[in-house]
Amino acid sequence: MLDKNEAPQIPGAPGVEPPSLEEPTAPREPLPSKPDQSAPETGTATGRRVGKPTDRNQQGAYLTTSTGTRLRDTDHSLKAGERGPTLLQDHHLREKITHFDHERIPERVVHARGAGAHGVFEGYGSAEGISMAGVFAKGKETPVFVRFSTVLGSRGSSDTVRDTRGFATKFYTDEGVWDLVANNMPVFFIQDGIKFPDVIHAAKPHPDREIPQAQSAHDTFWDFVSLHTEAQHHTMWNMSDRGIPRSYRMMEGFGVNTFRLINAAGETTLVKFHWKPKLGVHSLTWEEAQMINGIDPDFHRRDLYDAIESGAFPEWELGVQVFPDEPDQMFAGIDLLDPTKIVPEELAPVQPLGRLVLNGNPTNFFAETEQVAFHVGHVVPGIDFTDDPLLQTRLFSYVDTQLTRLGGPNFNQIPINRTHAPVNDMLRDGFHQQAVHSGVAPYKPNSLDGGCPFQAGADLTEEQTRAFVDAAATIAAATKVRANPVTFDDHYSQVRLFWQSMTPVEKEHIIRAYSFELGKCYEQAVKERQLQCLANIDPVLCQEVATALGLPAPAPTEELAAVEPSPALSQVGETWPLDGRIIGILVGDDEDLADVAGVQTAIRAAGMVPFLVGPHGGMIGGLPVQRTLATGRSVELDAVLVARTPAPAPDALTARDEKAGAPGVAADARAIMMVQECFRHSKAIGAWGAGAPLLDAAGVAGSAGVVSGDDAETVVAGLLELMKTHRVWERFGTSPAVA
Ligand code: HDE
Repeated sequence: MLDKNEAPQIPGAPGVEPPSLEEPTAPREPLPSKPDQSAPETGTATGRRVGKPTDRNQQGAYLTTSTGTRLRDTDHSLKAGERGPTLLQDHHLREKITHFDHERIPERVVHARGAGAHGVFEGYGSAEGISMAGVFAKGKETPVFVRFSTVLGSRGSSDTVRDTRGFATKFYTDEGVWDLVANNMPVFFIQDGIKFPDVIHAAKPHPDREIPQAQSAHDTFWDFVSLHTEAQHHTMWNMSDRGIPRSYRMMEGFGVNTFRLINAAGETTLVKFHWKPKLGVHSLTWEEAQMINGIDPDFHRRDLYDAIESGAFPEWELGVQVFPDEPDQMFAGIDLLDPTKIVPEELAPVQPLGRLVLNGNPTNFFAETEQVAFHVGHVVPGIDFTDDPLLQTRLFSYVDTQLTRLGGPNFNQIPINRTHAPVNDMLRDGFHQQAVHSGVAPYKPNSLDGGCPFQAGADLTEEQTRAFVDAAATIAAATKVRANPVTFDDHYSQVRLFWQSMTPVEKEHIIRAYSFELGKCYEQAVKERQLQCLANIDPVLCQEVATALGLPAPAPTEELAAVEPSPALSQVGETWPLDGRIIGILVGDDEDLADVAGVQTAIRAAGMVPFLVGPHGGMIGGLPVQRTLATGRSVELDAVLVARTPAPAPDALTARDEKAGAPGVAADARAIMMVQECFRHSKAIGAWGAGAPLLDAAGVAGSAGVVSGDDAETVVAGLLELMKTHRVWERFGTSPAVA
């Protein structure tokens, strides 16, 4: 894995070494992986660790068939004469084309679009009292693979759509694989897993036209959530800034369902899992998100890979909210089995259990990110389930779905899914079997294989008995029934709690999101029905959205609950580290950029990535250009520094680049636009010396969050200070209605 000191100055070069201009002809072995790339550890199909990860790469300098026969020619099929028909006997042609024809596998039915990374989890030892799982032991390091995802879009859809994000972690513990399959929102649309196909069918594109892709701004989604009001809480999280994260690195993760932990003495507690990002929780603005969808649909993927490649390793703390395992499974009046409810952190603080660092990019997207198979039922001793009816269905679904997606029951033998613990499972045969099982008795009891495998029993040593424990949870005598407990009936009070916990600017963003999404619906009844739901959440929210839709605001049909706001739900108000943030530096076609080189060094030293944005590609003033005024756009940047005011470049013509605007302006219009967009999106802006005139041209000089002066060092320091709050919040105006 990457050593931070080896990190490249600007991430993103595709190859491990720069290519030659001519096609290379001297035979050589395959190149090694890039320093930032990692891969699943090499092990047998049944878990034993062997060799180095590179051992599974392709070998030898020469092209071969899949069975290792060397080939002379892969450019011409075997034909009956130069102009004749292709011969059926061409074994190489048939192998090459047939394999290609079958390269695709079904995408995930949900969470199809994702990005993964390797890392390590280190336990703090603080969980000892509540869980016997070895992964939490003090100083214990466990390799992990994490896959982040959107829910609704297809594999090739854009990253920055408004949606929930998946945050699934595979821990390769010594005691077996533990999968924590989480989301970036702590609640879910439904209380019972039987309704999962309903909510997904409603949210996916319409079945007739297959539009819109990867978004909820359409009639079927709002039809469902307005009829099925338990979805309102999750829906508001999606409409909040949480639905458009700035980066996977800046998201919380939540296990959503309540789990049961067991300690070495057999005592149980109920917990909710939380991931807390070191960089804080931050979001895009809606306009940024929409622009990025076109300009860089891979924005979140790129951000994750680039951060790891540049040594800004993403980090989270894993924590739990802990509740006594009482027979009613309630805490502070909140039903812990209802996945549409949170327990505010003010009532049950998150207790840290360990730290996750992502420090390796995958070597091969398909083999790792696409083939990884998570399952909520992959648990280890010390972690068990509750009877949450959503969780119970999930326990069935995750294995079932892999049978189609990965083509059979042996998906746990795929390298990225292989456990690091020894396996002796009596599971045999099936498609894609990799293990060569010896013995004749894959059954129990047997004597022909010496009785092996044995169950971990009380007569064995402590080491040997570390086996999974089904917690002896009591289930009250009950009648078989298709029904919910009454505690599941409250659909509005926590939505109101969320709304009331937001700052005015966050409330404005929520109003904007509902107005946009419902404004995209065609059916009047759907809009009116959802307005009724909003009336039952908050009259101001309802009124503001109704105004945007041109509809009357209905009166509530339910009593508005008196709720205690939870400040922990807001994203605004603190300062955060800036690792991996991107700062654009605007320059003209200058000979001397010594001051800019110094600024770049300072930005890199602060753990961030400086992008030089110039009027043309190649080198300017001895420095490589990362973006030109034609290829770059403000939304790729977290902040902009203006070092020079670029004169209109030769391609500043609307015929070449519509962004160039009308001629006759002293500065290149695209540079002005870049500053204005950064301003509109409330980003920090700085300028020094010859850059200052651009601030005047953009009309932003002297405004909040705009620093200028003669000395680059002071300007950069001021800019970094502003960036710590993520945005210049005061620049967003808020209406009196929500103030
Ligand atoms: Fe999932 N979910 N889910 N889900 N889920 C899948 O499994 C399902 C739910 C989550 O990166 C599928 O391998 C049901 C909650 C993530 O590979 C599938 C229900 C939470 C991922 C499935 C839920 C999640 C999935 C599709 C309701 C947050 C991506 C492909 C009972 C705690 C994992 C696959 C990855 C994926 C079923 C609800 C998180 C079909 C039936 C709640 C992060 O099995």
